[in-house]
Formats: sequence, structure tokens, C-alpha cells
Amino acid sequence: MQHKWWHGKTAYQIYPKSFCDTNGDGIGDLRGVISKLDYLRELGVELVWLSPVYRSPLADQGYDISDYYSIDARFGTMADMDELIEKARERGISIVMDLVVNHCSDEHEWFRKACEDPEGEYGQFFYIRDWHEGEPFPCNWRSYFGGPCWDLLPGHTDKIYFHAFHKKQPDLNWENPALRREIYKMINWWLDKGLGGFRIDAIINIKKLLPFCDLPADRDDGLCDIRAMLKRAEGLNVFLDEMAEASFRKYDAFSVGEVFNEKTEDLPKIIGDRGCFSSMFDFSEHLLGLDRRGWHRSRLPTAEEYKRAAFAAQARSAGVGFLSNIIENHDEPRGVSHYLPEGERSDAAKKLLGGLNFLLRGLPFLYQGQEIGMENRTDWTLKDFDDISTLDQYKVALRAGCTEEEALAAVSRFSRDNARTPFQWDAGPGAGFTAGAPWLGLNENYREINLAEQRGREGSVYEFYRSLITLRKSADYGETLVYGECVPYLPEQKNLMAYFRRGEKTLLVAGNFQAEAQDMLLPSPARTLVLNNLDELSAERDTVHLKPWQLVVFEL
Ligand code: ISL
Ligand code: CA
Repeated sequence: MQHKWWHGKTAYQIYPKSFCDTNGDGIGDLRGVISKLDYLRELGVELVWLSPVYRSPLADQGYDISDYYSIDARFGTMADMDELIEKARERGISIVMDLVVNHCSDEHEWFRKACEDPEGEYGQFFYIRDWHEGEPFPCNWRSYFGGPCWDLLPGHTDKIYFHAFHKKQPDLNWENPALRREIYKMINWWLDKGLGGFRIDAIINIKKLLPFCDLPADRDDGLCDIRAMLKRAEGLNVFLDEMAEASFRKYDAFSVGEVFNEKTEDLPKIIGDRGCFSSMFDFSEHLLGLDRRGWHRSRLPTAEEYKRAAFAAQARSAGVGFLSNIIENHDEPRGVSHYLPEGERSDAAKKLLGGLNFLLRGLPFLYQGQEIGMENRTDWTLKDFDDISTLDQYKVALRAGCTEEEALAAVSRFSRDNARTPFQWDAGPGAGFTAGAPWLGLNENYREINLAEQRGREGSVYEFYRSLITLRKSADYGETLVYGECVPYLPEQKNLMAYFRRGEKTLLVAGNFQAEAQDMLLPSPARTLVLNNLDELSAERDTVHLKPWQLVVFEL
């Protein structure tokens, strides 16, 4: 495997709307991000992915872009963006932006022009079809946010357009080379500004099963999960390779794909040395327990399931490339609320989960607030939610026969808004996030869980994450943690998640993923205790007595 400039880094995702607000309008902004660059340097991160800040009506929080070449006024100006890229660079941090090119906003100029003249040049940028009242749509696929993928083209009664997500997010027609050229031009325009690269949104959706056709319905709405068509659509890689060749490769840019359900044999094409992306997120843990019928049928994964999914992903990517490892992002509940059982969200357990994920082979991504152990809100009421998919899932649950209480409980557990509550900087008003009223309600636990309380306090979750990042960069263990192979140890021992990292040195990472103590046999004598999430360690000869939620790293 070729070594790359980004391999040894630790990445960090910022959700700008909820990170830091500098003008009191309740919305985080780019000046807020700039003001926290020294904080990010102190934490040790060197790659920062910004969720979208482009001009947008924010129907899907910026994942609906109306102008790829400007910054939304709510986030700041292009001058702020340039300053951010520059000041980050001075601090050794590369900025990565979100590339949302499966769709744009219905307020994008291309879509406006397509509505004016569906037969014209811009009509070809979208999927527009003739349709008459009473006729079936060209396909019965269900959009990700509910309902059919088709809606009337604004200004027309006999034409419809395709949207895989919200109706304010019309899909771009990647079959059209003119559209693809526009996209590559835009990517390069940003890379010319000195951007480190891109996180590529929802990218598997750009290849449709064409011509559009019905697939077997999977709910009583007569529709079929759109993911069923993704399995059958062929040729995604041709587009992705063309994009990489026309943009990323020329700049040696970093790219990380939001890719789901890939086939193992396709991994080299995605993240291998000549792959179309540098990396892709490992979502296999996140998919555990998710039920396609909706959040009301979904459940939380167990420690054993988590371990097996993580080890399987490690095995698939071994010798191929780098997965990007996460416990959460802006689309997920908080990792500590999702993977740790109710009542067990202690600092020790949070560190165990974070450490086990961080030390896997691949590129570790932290999501804002993860480093202080931020949790899901537990007091949601329906009117507190802003996220469109949460509101849809609430309806799905009611339609399936849940009571309002059950539906609220289901969406509270899985809502994307859990990760979108403002960053908890301190215990003061607005949690130090805003001097105004935050756009999305704070998690009330900000008085206990906040950065100011943890910064510099020995034993805090924050200081633990700092030590993980330091370890990954250290002269002693950096090579082993970045490039060493990952080999499971005692995978059959229940609720023990242990693995070797074998490079220049051999490390053993071992976590007791449960609320009871358990013993672990050492494979060979330990030379050094490199990391411990508790103050003590009890061991005799070749046996380590792991306390509940204890995580240790030994050099063997
Ligand atoms: O389940 C999925 C795929 O199996 C979906 O999660 C889907 O891929 C995902 O929702 C895509 O997310 C991204 O694109 C969305 C946006 O709402 C999300 O915030 C973003 O991360 C539309 O742009
Ligand atoms: Ca603001």
C-alpha cells in the first residue's frame, strides 16, 4: 500500500450550524469555526470535515445546495471561508468540505432553468418525465425521507421530476456528460483554493437503475425501498473513476465516500491504491439493529454484534486500504447513547467505546462533541425536532400502529437531531455556543457535560481523547497504530473486544465491553502498559483482571 499524506492524521467532523455562533443569531458560523482553530489544534486533529456551508435554503440543513460557488450568508462569507482555509493551514489542519452532488436544491439556478424549459439544456441536468394525473409514476421507489421519489415539476401539470431524498432535493442526471463536466469544474475550483479534499455525500445514489421500473413493494404504501434499486444498478464505478481522474487525483486530494452496503470485491476499486476515493466510512456497526420497516422496529446493537461487525470490516479492508472509523456523525444518534446500554454511560464506558474504535486500523474520525462524551437528548417532545427524516419516521411509526408515545420514544432514540444539538462549550447560558436562542434546543446536561469542565482535568473524557490522538502521532507507536495490521484476539470471549496491532511493534488493545469484571489471558508477557482508562490495573502472571468497562493497551 502506498503511503499518503493523510494516513497518520486524526479527522474531526464539524457540523457548522451547531458548533459555535459568533453573532448571536443562534446559528453556528464560519467565524465560530475560525475562533476554535486553536482548540482543534490543542485537541490534535489535523483534518477537519465541514458539513455543508454553501448557499442553501437549508431544507435538509445545507445538503440542498442552491449555489456551489457561494457561502450561505447564515454561515458567513467567501472571505471567511478563505480565511478559515488559510488559518487552518497555518495550524497544520486541512479543511475538507462536503460534496453534495447526487442532488442540488430546487432553488438552484439549474433547476429553475429546467422548470422554465424542460426540453432545454438544463432539463437534461435532471430526471424529468411526462406524466398525467392518474397514471403510475415511472417507478415505485420510496424516497429516503418518505413518499414516492416523484413530484410535479414546479410550473407544470404534466411533468414530474425525480428526487431520492426530499422534494426540495432534485437528483442530478449523472448520465449527462455536460452535468458531469460542471461538477468536476466546481470540485477543481474549490481544490484550487487550497482545500484538503472532500467528503462525498450519498454518492452511491448517482447511478440509477434505468430505464426506471417498478420493484416489488415492501410496505403497504405500494412503494419499494430505494436501496433495492441500488443493488441492481450497474456502472457506478465508471462515474466515480472519471470524477477521481478529472479532479481528486490531479491534486492528491483527500476524499472520503459516504458508501453503504458495498460488495467486498468492489472495495479495491473504492479505496485501493488506484481506487476512486482515499477512504470510505465504515457504516457496518451503524447498520446493526436497523430495521427497514422503520425506527419503531429498530433496536440498539449489542457489544458482541458491535465487535463482530468491526472485525469483519477490518478483515475486508486489510491490505486493501483505509476505512474511516466512526462511532457517530450528524446522521446518527450519539455513539455513547447507541452502543452503550442504558444506565452505563459512565466516563469509563465512553472512553472504552471511543478507544476501541479509534485504535482500529483506518482513519479515525471524531464528530464534534464526541471528545467530551456528548449524549442523546432524553427529553425530546415532537415540536423540538427539526430534522425532516425524524418527522417522517414519526409518521411511519404512527401508520404502523404505534401510539404517539411509542412513536416519540422510537424517534427520540434514533433521531439525527441527537447529534445536532449545539456543542457544549461551558456551563454558562447557551452552553457557550450562542448568546442568543439556539436554532435547536440544547441538551440540558450541558451543565455537567461541557468542555470547560473537562479541559485540563486529569481523567476526563476530553483528556483521554487527547491522549489517543497523541498516541497515534507518537514516535514510539505511531507507525504501528497507523499501518500495523489488526488481528482479533480471543474473539469468542463474550463481551471482550481485543485485537493486536502489529507493525514495527506489537500492541494489544483490550476492552471489557460490559458492566461486570472479566479476566483475560495474555498471549505473551506485556512489556509496557501504554494506555488505561482507569487508574488501576489488577493482574497476576499471565492473567489481567479487567474491571467493568476497562480498556487497556499493552505493548507486548
Ligand atoms: O440509509 C442510507 C443509505 O443506506 C441513508 O442513510 C443515506 O445514504 C443517507 O441518509 C445519506 O446521507 C447524506 O445525504 C443526505 C443528508 O440528509 C445527510 O445528512 C447526508 O449525510 C441527503 O443529502
Ligand atoms: Ca451565527
